[in-house]
Order: sequence, then structure tokens, then C-alpha cells
Amino acid sequence: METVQTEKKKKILSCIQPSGIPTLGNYLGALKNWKTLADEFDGAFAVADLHAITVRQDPAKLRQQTSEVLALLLAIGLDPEKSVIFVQSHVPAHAQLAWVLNCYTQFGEMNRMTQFKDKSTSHADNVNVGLFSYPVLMAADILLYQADLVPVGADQKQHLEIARDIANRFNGIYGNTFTVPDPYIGKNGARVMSLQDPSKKMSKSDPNPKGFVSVFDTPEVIMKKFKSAVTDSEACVRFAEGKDGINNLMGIYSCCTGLTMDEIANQFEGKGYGDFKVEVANAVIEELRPVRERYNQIITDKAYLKEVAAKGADTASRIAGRTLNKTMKKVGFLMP
Ligand code: AQP
Repeated sequence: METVQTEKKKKILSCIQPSGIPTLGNYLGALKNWKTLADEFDGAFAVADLHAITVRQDPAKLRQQTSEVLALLLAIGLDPEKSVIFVQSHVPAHAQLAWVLNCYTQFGEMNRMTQFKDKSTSHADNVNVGLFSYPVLMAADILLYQADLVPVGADQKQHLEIARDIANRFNGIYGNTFTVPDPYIGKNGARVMSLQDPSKKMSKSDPNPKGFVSVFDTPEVIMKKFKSAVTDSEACVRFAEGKDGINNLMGIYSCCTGLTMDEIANQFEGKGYGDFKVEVANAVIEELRPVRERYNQIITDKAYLKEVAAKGADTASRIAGRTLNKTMKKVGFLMP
């Protein structure tokens, strides 16, 4: 008799904060790859609203943005029948495990986190404890789902290291409890910079809307934003040190077209920045068009969104609950 061997898929977890309208940076750097990851791996994808409140949020806007980001996850092609798609605060185990893990994390480890240093400078009026312990909540997110892999950009590497350290420490004391996650480095690790200050990454919470392109911007707005993008005075499309603005536009164009930097430089040889900016804008408009069109349909179907969120919360709670229970028993809590 023939035996069929099925290989178990690796588990992957990815989150996005509903701290604003997702940008072209979120899309090219993360979301664009999620559909492929969902096909290849056993995927869990969360709207990380607990993380978003480390920076002050307007309650009505946070609620709206959470629905919008959930709709966006569906618009990029994630299938709730195949992947776990959920809102982080719908699964209380995240906050519960984060508390436990706080007690297995050293103050000195957290104090080295560069994102905390950056964010406490940019939000100097609200340097809260949540902002400081953000990486512990992120560790809880990952470890609850026993994720083998976590897609990380350069800015999240340090946080994944902490998650690994916490998992190893806990496993060392109590025996094997958590899968120690590995970073998943995607093929195109695009890092998109602000259109107004190309030394800073493009961020959805940038107070200057000209700095970022949102995934929901209309073609007219996208064109306008690229036309006002900061460049340099050389008027030559080439990738080189000191040309941050042009390098960024070339990177964006490369992600949308698949062309290499040399091919792009050849295509625009002898042409000015005006022509180049228009072509980059057109490429971005076409890249985002199908996502925006699908999103516009999904966001109006409130009942469907509610159903997806409820199903996701249910499945995620079941998976996360197993890990939380195991952890609580090991720590010595009297179980109900
Ligand atoms: N500019 C970027 N280029 C490439 N990738 C990016 N990501 C974010 N900005 C860029 C990636 O998007 C995923 C989701 O990000 P997030 O929402 O969880 O947090 P973030 O990195 O803090 O994103 P923002 O837009 O900068 O949000 P705010 O302004 O609220 O801090 C992550 O995989 C991230 O690497």
C-alpha cells in the first residue's frame, strides 16, 4: 500500500498596527508578501491594536482604523478560511501572557531597545511603560502561536531577538514550553523612506501627509505626492550615496516593476526628475489599484467584517489559550 507523507507546514505570524492608514511602506515592506506567505505557511495575521495604544490614539479613529486594516488584510488576498485573521485585543491571552513574560524579562534588556529610544524622543510627552515593554507584548504575540517564523524588517530584528531570549530563558527554567522563533527574511526587504525626509522611514503616523502615500490615496493624490517628493540638484537618475531621495524613488519603482537599479538608471538616462517622478507615481498607482478596488468593496460589508473578526477571534483564542494554559501551569498558578 502506498503511504502519503504530508509535511507539516511551518507556522508564521505577522502583525500590523492600526495606528493610522497603512502606507506604501507597510505595503511594499510587508503586506505585499503576506499573501505568498499565507500560501506557503500556516499563517496567523493580526491587527495589533494593543500595540497601537503605546502612542495616544483617538478612540473613534482607532476603532475605525482597526476595521479598515482588517478589511485591508482581506483586500490583499488573505483568506479567512486558510489563515487565522484576527484583532489582537479580541484575544485576551496576549495581554495575559505579556504580564507573565514581563516577569521573565530584565529591565536592562529592554533599556537597550533602539525603537524605545527613538519613540520616546518623538513622543516625549508620553513616555509610558507600555512603550517600554512593547517588545514583551510582541514576544507574547509570537510565542502564543508557537510561531516558527516571523517576517522582520531591520527595525524589528532587535525585538525578535528579545522574543527568542525570553523563550529560551523560560524553556530553560520550566522545560520546553515555547517554540523559539526564527526571523523570516523576505525576498524583497524593501524599506520605503519618507517622500519629504528620505532619511526617515515612511510612517503612517507621520504628521506631514506629504511624507507618505497611503494605500487608499486616489491616483490624483498619489501623483501630487510624488511630484512634490524631495530629490537633489544633480538631475541624474542613478543610485548613489548621498542621493537618498532618488534612491528611495528608485527602490519604490524597482519594487513595483521588478526592474534593477541599473535598468532603471538606463531607462531614465538623459531624462529629468520630473519625468521620473511621474513614472514612479504611475507604477505605484497601478500597484495599489487592485488593492484599493477590493478594499472599497469589503469595507462597506460590515456584517462580513464582523463575521471574519469573530471567526478569527475564536480560532486564535483556541490556539493561544492552549499555550497560555501550559505556561500558567508551569509557573505554578492554581488553575480554576
Ligand atoms: N517604511 C517602511 N518600509 C518598509 N516596511 C515598513 N513597515 C512599516 N513601515 C515601513 C513594515 O510594516 C509592517 C507593519 O508595521 P506596523 O504597523 O506594525 O509598525 P511600524 O513599523 O511602526 O509602522 P509605521 O507605519 O511606522 O507605524 P507607526 O507610524 O504607527 O509607528 C512591519 O513589518 C514593518 O516592518
